[in-house]
Amino acid sequence: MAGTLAERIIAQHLATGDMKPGEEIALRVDQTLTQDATGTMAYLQFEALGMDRTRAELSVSYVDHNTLQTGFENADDHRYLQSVAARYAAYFSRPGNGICHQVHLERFGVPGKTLLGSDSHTPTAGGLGMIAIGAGGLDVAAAMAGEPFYLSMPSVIGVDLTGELTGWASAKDVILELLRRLSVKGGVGKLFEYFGPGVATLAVPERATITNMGAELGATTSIFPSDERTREFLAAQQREQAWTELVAEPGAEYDEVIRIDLSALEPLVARPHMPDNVVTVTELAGQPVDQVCIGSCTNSSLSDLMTVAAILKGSTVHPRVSLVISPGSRQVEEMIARNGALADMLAAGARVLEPACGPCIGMGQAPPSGGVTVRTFNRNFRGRSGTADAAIYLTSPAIAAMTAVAGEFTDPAEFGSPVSVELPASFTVDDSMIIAPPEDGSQVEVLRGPNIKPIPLKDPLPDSLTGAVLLKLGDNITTDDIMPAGSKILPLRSNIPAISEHVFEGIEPGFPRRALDEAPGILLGGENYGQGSSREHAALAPMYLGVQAVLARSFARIHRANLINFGILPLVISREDYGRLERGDRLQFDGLRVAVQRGQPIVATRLNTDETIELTCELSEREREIILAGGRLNYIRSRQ
Ligand code: MIC
Ligand code: SF4
Repeated sequence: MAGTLAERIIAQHLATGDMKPGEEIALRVDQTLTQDATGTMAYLQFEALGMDRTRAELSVSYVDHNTLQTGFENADDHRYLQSVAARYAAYFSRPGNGICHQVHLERFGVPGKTLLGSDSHTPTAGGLGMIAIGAGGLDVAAAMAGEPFYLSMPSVIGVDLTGELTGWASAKDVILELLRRLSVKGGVGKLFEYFGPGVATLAVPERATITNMGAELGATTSIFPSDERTREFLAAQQREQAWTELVAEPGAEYDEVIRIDLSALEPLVARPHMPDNVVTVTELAGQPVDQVCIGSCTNSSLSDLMTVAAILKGSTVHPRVSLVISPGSRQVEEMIARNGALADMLAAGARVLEPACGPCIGMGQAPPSGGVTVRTFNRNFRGRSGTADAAIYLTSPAIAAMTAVAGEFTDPAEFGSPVSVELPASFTVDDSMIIAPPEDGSQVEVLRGPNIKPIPLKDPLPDSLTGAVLLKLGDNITTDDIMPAGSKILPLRSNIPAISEHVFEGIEPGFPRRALDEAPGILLGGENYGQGSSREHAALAPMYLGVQAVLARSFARIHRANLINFGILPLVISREDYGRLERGDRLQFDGLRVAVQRGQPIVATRLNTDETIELTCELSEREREIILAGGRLNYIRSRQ
């Protein structure tokens, strides 16, 4: 059977397992990336593993999330990350150098390699023909220690692109169209591989917009071939030597094929509060907006910002609108500064921020109460902007820029002929804000601030357990619901006791106190529980509050792995039993360890009615041992 590109790369990196969809496989990891909001924890865990240096071919530690320094915490974390990178042979991308995914694409990504990153948008590098996967910090720490990465082999979905984008349609519309068709859980257990004649019409940064936001489908990852356009991009980055041609074998067989005619796409917008709530921009024409934010790892490339500048040139931002622009990297920022595009943006009234995640993760620029904010980002979950009752719309840079000028959604036809921006023949390359590690880092002192607290550990799984259902939640609960981010909470990422005080804050402000009082606790969720980010704090903090098990209709991939890594049982509940159980119900589990060990269904007794409930506990051999040990750190230590 002819192989897909993804299968070819996976086969070359396969450490163990059988490449059948749904089977557990282990992949050798060539490159790792961490960002500061997950990276402090990842490096603390890496230190706990007792290695002398990273074993990956390349490890890069980025600072891009927690860049507002309203107190000492973030600055201390940056200093810790810089020193720990030097100590253990990782590159350090300094604050101000840009968003990890954009910089990695520009400076480090290599077609055909594997990349594991402690951020859910790591698949951005799939735009360069890499198998790039997002994971919890502990999984990345383990990869730096030379361990393979375990995952369930995804089915490979072929996305056949034909035609060419026309009018104001852009790469963002390709992924919004997929979200419209498939929903935020449509990609769980799947890998999306793009092929067909339309591929060659897209430059690498456009491909990266698509693979980036494949995360919103719940996909394991997404990949484009490495072709002439890839060579062109790498050559413009002065990295042509990193290029190899990589395509699927002729006649490659996909588990399923989805067809998208690029010529038929029109500008799309995701309405609040989910990225799959997609309509055309013309359907929204006339609706006023208060804020427009352009940037994030989805849409902050040079061509994105050149398009924005061309639309803004000679106009003034509408009086109702605050327009905020954050370039994806210092390279992009410097190039728009030198070529005049930045001046056009400033003249139009844009508020330009440093190259970082910024408003995307609620690090400043929260919109006004009840405000409407239009963003080129990838997530519009309720509250993510930092304003609980704001409405977030997601769209392309061109549509965002027009909206900023018009003060409302408009029919793009009113903005005349579309802007077309070519990839430059060469990017400005200056890696001086990326610090290479010393040859021998063994004498480097690792600098820790007072906010960096030890990682709490869990006891091994008990054999009997009686716990209360603390919350009954619906479908598509995000990690932002479980462990909110934003400028006030993010600085606590290195301090689990402190950050735990914010668990489920947007759903029930008093939750942490109640969870501690009623511990051990159980959470009940619907479909796709834990979608969104890779933040392991969404497992670690509930664990700290005494949560022992999550019962859900289904789980998002990264969150499920994080629950297991921190010793929380992910149990699948039937629709009927989900319907029956209520908040406050007390559940009793007996013979838990034996049932987990043998891979048997887990039976719980609902104490208030004496009914029994059967739960599925689908764990691999390795996952069972981790759960029994009370988490992966205990498991690794027990084997040392
Ligand atoms: C996000 O976009 O939600 C984040 C912030 O980048 C997260 C990582 C984190 O929570 O630190 C992600 O996507 O994994
Ligand atoms: Fe940063 Fe937003 Fe991208 Fe997450 S989605 S990495 S917060 S820019």
